[in-house]
Amino acid sequence: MSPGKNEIKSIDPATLEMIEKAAQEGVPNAFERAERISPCPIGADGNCCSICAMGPCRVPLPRAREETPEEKKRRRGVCGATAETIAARNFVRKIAAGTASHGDHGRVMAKLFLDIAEGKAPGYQIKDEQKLLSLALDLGVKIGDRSNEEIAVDLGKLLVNEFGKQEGELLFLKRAPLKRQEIWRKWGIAPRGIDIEVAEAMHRTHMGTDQEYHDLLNFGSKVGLADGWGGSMIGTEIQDIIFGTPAPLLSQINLGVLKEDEVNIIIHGHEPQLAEMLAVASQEPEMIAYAKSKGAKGINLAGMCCTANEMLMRHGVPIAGNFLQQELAIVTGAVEAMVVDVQCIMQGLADTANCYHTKVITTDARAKIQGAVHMQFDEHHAIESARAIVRAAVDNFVNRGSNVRIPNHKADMIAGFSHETINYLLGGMFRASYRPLNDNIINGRIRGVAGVVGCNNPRTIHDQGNLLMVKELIKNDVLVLQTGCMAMASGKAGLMVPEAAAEFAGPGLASVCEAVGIPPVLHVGACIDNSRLLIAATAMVKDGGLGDDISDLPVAGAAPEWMSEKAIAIGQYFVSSGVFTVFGTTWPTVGSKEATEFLFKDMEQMYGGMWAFEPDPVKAAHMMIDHIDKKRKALGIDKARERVLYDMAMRRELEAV
Ligand code: NFS
Repeated sequence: MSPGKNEIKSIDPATLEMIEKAAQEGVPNAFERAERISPCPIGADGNCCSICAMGPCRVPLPRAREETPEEKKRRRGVCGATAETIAARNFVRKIAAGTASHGDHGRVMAKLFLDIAEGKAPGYQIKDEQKLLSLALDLGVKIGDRSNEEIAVDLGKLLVNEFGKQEGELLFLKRAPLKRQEIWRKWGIAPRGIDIEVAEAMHRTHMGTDQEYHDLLNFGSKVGLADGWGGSMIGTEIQDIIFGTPAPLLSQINLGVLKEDEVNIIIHGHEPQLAEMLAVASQEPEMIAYAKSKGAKGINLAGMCCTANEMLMRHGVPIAGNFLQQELAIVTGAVEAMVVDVQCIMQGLADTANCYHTKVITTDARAKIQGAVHMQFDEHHAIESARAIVRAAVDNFVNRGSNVRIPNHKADMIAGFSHETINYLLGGMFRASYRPLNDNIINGRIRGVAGVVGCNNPRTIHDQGNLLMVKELIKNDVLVLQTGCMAMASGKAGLMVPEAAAEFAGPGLASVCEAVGIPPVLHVGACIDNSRLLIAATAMVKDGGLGDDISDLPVAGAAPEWMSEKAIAIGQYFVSSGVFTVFGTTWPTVGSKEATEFLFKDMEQMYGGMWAFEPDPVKAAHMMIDHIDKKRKALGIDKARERVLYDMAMRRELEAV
């Protein structure tokens, strides 16, 4: 499954060029390490339990044959835990880690929002008043003739409270279709608060606590929902209010956005509060003059991973690359500073940077790296912190070596398709709605909608799974919405410009894209913004004609190149919200048939959504299309599509005559 020694490691030419440069210069990187380390097959299948010191206990399935009943009985850890319990426990811990990460991000945003409202974080402001007011209305915060700041204080307190809440239900659950809320209550998985579900997950999976795999995995849904409808949604909503709700804009992506004659600063990680200030500080006239005094023509800010998505969506800051390109950006020899906050930051960066002049600067007390420089970011003195970091980068320009090579590869991309934007684009400024989308789904021009999200993983060919899957989907008239590193993969491949519709999309989807002027693949944001997909799906239900629950919609989700625990949390909340979701790369419960059956089959009976695993991206795309067709049939709109297809065939026949 993993690309072999002589196999191509990426389909992206910029990445291949830098892998080669790294090899020539003897520079360590993830591609090279992945070749040396084979994944532990027992751990990969979820068959290793390391939660107590009686083990780690390994309970692998026999390879290439069915296990006997006797073997099955004996396949247990020292405490007697079955392979099902072990696989379920490991899976739930991944969900908890993912939920904790998104939750911690959301919490930081909620507290910053409160600080801004109380005047304690100068430099930040409330940028989207309309979103502030509509969220306040949604959550029952009094508006009247109160100032934005007064409203924001109440709203901020309410949202901060969601993290530590001990009882009741998360406030945002009420945004879901009513039927969905009832399903959650029926299975006891409506989260009470965000932190409490993560803490209970750690307790339940401790040695000797919950040892019923159904029960564990059902609880996993509660934790996942605390992410999607809790931490992630709070993060997205607040970021929109304080940094602005994204709207479409043109930018560029890939290592070619780095500039040979400027100071290059890469912002990498997930939480945008520092990057927002770096964008300001790096463009101040005094700072540019300072850069010029050091021999540079200016200061070039570029992004990596989800901080990049945040800055792209709101400011058009170009993206240098996705997850697997982080070390390779340094290999160009042209990066003065790699400024990181939290999550998806490889420790290997420090080692790679040692081979060049690049400074890796950590900025968050929660995420330090041995060998990196730490410059603590202080939100209460944000612009001063940002200036100090930019100055450190500028000072480093004179240390650049002679081994600079920036790949000549970059692509145009349009980003900024927030839920609000899609609403306006489709329905117009004055009667924003999802009606035209629903109508085009009902008449069959658009077959359905797919969310293709998640990471890169060196165990697969970089960006290839995404590209094959997305192209197959749009060719079959499925509109694709993307976040995270997969959005970047499509951007690099030129799928996020309107012209891509004519070239790659099926005739129905292409006709809608051309009429509205949108690409067939929409960039919706960072991974935390997968919450926008939940809101979009709910808006489709509420607009009518496509059933009364998310599970009725002709939609599907996928993460063809996932690697992070956050991806598992996201998948679990999609499935528990009623969405069929297929993952590629590897599947962490295959060592237990029962646990896997629960996730792949039982969940559909319970929640209307289920997981699937398919490493072949084209086959996975067809699983999504089949699911979409199944839902179209159940809605009674499959006939409309047949007519559209018939019309096209007729047209082609006519053209051939
Ligand atoms: Ni998502 Fe974004 Fe990328 Fe994966 Fe990491 S950056 S939060 S986890 S690797 S998509």
